[in-house]
Amino acid sequence: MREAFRGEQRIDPDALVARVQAVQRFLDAVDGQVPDAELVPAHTVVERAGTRLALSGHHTVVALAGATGSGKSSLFNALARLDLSPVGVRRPTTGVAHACVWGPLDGATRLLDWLGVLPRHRFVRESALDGDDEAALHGLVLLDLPDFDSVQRSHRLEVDRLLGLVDLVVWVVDPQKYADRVIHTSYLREFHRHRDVTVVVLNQADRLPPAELPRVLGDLRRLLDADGLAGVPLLPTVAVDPDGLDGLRAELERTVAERQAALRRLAGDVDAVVAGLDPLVGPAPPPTDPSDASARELTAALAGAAGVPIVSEAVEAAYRHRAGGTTGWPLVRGWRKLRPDPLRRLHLLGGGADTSAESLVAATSVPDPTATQRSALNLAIRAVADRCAADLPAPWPAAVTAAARSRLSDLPDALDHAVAATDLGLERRPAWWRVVGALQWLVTVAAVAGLGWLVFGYAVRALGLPALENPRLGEVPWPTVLLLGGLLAGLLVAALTRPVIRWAARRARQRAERRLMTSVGSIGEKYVLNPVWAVLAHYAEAREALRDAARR
Ligand SMILES: Nc1nc2c(ncn2[C@@H]2O[C@H](COP(=O)(O)OP(=O)(O)OP(=O)(O)O)[C@@H](O)[C@H]2O)c(=O)[nH]1
Ligand SMILES: [Mg+2]
Repeated sequence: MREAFRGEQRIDPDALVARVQAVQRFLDAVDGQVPDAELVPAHTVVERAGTRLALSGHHTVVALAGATGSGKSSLFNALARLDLSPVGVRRPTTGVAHACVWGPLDGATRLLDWLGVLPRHRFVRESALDGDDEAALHGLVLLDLPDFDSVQRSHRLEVDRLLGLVDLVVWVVDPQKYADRVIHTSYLREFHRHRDVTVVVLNQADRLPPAELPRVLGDLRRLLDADGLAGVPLLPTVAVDPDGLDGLRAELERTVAERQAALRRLAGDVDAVVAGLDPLVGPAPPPTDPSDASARELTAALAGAAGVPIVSEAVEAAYRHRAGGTTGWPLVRGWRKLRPDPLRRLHLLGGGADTSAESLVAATSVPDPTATQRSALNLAIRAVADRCAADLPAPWPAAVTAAARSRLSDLPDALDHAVAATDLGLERRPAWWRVVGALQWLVTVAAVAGLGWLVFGYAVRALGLPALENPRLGEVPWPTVLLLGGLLAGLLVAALTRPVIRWAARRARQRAERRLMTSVGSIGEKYVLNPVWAVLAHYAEAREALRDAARR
């Protein structure tokens, strides 16, 4: 029965170390994300495994555990063939753990220190008189524990502490109490992940009529199966008869020779920890995609909060304003200059501000977001968190939501600076403005020259001087041609340019809007998506690590 789960499960120490390291990786990944209280068993196992593996691998620590009076101390003494641990009629007798080491004590000292067995309760089973009788048990460290169902609380604490540390447990039950609920529910059942380091002995078998023994053993076997301990060795023993523990002795010899119990115990511990942590991970995290629907929604909400529509509108107006200033009729350009530039009103120049550290105080005068914009932004942030955490088990959704909101208070300034730093494409005046502007000057100069010529002609006539002979273009004198032609050409150029400016202003607005969206999108990525993705990365790492830790 024992071979069924023991023979094929030799544990490679390196593989075990890798599993323990995977648990540590899990702990690192979830640090700060999962409440510490849920991680205590995992921390304990990592610490315990590290210590046990660093201590003697040549020794196998076996504990005799059971209810008071079941005969633990009697078995301990019988196995050691010495009276080391007091056996009593008054219960409970054993209050602290006693240890017996087969082989030299030296090598086991640090192990016993770690186990917390007091030096005066340590014994050595190494006698020249034995010859080779005890050689098969060399390396055994046998512990006689207090009773686990004790009326003394300190006994129970001592038992619980040591049951967490030993390599193999021999549960000692007796014919009267083998079916007691506390033995099964509080202890044996708890060890179902440690079946391969569990042995059960029915002691005081001599107190049963021989014909009864198989029935009691069968009954106990059924109880053990129900405890999840199917297949564990179950042996009858008689502590008061030197031949009554041959089966147990043989079992211990096999365990000591294998030198696997410590590894199996720790592997069982890792199994238990992995099972306990399993609910903390679930499906794979969603892909981190900055262009998915919720991220686009976020960018749109950020754009609203950052005043992108206001700024883009100002870009269109500023384009018209500036183009008009360069290409308009020169004589009325001055009027335009009196009106403020729509972008400058927002404290924006249009070419993108320097965002080096010193200039970070600089900010726009874009109005603060409205309550509606703020709540749209909150909703969008929540939507991002919900999408990322939808399928994740607790506590990850809360962690993701907290991460998404973690830099909320930095957002207004960041958005403001991003808008200020965006090149809105209005810094350079297009060449065609200058060409049209020069043309306007030219026709204006012509008109002014014509006017001047006419005025001069009138003045000459008024002073009675001989009249000037004006050259003519057909019937019309040149000064008139220049004046009227210049004025008409100026108006015509202005009329023809206006629709072009409108069209170009709309394009400038679209271009600026695209650039602004890119800017606020990168702010969303930095302040909302990146923190969320960091949590998802922790989750993915934890999931991966737990899978590695589960790999037997
Ligand atoms: N007949 C018989 N008596 C036994 C056997 N094993 C133990 N006893 C007796 O049972 C009584 C209790 O034995 P202990 O060895 O002190 O029991 P224990 O489990 O160490 O008890 P605590 O230290 O109180 O937890 C003693 O009187 C033993 O002589 C056995 O196999 N057969
Ligand atoms: Mg005892």
